[in-house]
Amino acid sequence: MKQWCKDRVVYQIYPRSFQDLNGDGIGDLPGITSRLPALKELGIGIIWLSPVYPSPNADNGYDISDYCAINPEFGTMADMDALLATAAALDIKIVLDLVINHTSDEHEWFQKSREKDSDYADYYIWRPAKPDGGPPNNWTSFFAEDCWTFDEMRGEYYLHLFAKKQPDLNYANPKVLEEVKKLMRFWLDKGVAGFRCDVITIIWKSSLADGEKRLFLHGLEHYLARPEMHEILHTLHEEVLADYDCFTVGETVFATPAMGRELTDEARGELDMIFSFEHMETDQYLVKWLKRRFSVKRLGAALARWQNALEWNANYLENHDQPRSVGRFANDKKHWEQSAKMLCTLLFSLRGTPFVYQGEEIGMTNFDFTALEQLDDVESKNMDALLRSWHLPKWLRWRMIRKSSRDNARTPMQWDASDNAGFTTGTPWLGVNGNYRKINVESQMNDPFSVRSYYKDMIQVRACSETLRYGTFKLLDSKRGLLVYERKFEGRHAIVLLNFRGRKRAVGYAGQVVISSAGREMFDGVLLPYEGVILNEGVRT
Ligand code: TEU
Ligand code: CA
Repeated sequence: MKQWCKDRVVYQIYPRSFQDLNGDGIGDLPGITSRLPALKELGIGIIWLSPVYPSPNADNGYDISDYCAINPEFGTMADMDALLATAAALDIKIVLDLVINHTSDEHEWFQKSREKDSDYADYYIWRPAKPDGGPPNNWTSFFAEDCWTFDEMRGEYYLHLFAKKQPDLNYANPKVLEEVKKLMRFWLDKGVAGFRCDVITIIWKSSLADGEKRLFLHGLEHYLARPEMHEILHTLHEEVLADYDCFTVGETVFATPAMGRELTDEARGELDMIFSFEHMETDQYLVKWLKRRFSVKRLGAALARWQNALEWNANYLENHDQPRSVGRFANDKKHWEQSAKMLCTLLFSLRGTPFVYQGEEIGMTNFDFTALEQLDDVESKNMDALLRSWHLPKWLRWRMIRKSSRDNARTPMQWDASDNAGFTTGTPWLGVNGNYRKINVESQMNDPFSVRSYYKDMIQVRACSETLRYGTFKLLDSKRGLLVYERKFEGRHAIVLLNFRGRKRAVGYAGQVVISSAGREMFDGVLLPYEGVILNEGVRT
């Protein structure tokens, strides 16, 4: 992996919710360009843009209808070129989202594929109905709906592991991979520095036989991390990526450490980094809709497993699919500020590349919506329909969806205390969180003790510390709301102490303070509520 991928900090932008400049209520590329200097000031070196391509927005851009163009809602190709040029001038690299498991049903390939004698007939996974007219197998979708839809024109069913409007591409047809190579080169030639590869572990379907009985996702065993998937990634690496100064990070749903090692093994040449999910499952039973109390013990175990399994990790606590971390893993009420800073201490003291999601750096919280009607996300809506079909009452459905909905992280970015948080002068496409007068970038920029200023400090601390960047990871404690680990590099070490509870906590360590989220310069062995501290050459007392 290139050195710059290890040393830089990544910032994820969800363009629809970042900054609207033309007043239509939808974030846009000129809006992003206008905010690049602020991201530079924060210390960001790489930006990952969630999809910016034309899309009917069944899944907000993750349903692409043209891979080599810009969604007119976001601007033009000239706006994209301007963004790339401004970023380059600031030495910020831009990484795009590569969504190649599926396209939109409005993509030209799919429309042509509906005719059996077209050149595109085998671009997607089409199968005839069963003799009784039913779908070809018993698989279920990621989005709580059927994963086969019958197309009248073609007279067959097509497979979609996500929404109906996201038909899966057929990688058994070599032409599909040729198309993918072409579109990757198109963007790399424009100067993008790599890709975040959407649901990349499930692109190859090795059989369409019925799936085993499981609680959810029937059929998973037929398409999760098949050998051909590894071959495809290797081909893309050798034939495309190797020619450019770029990197890839895979969104590897259901990855195990063993799978992760194969995917990121440099000798095999597939991906540079992967996103694992285990630490995101520390507050749920089996599926995200069944929330339970977050456990530091489970978090510690998940982190230790992944930190030690892979040579290098892609570390994150938030993205556009996950609820906000501050309320989820800590406290977004009385201890909001301390909690956000403590989680920042965690994120930047792990071994790997840190990924910050827009708004995380100011401690943005989950939405304050009160009813399903205020949501936009297809996943939440489908889930509600499914729960309704099980006759669950409305209050219970809302209770299950509220805490897990992806819209929690998709409310507009809170820039300042003016109307709509400075996100738009029009009507925002999704409601702004009512706490924007308290939580916003402008007020935090001017406050050296704000959450954002702490992120800035922490980014500098990491940049100056080889131990924090490259050191090994060893879990020392994860009991009763306390997380302690050691990072060691060339005979030097740092101890990270994190208090996940709202009470003071004696920890039995001493050392020189590198940084404390409570702003302390001396450490007396007692953590304050939700405090995070990094000690240089810390020792047990
Ligand atoms: O997410 C894949 C994925 O696994 C999620 O759908 C996950 O199951 C869910 O969000 C958990 O709440 C990727 C993208 O990140 C997501 O935004 C897309 O909707 C999805 O792929 C389809 O492209
Ligand atoms: Ca706009």
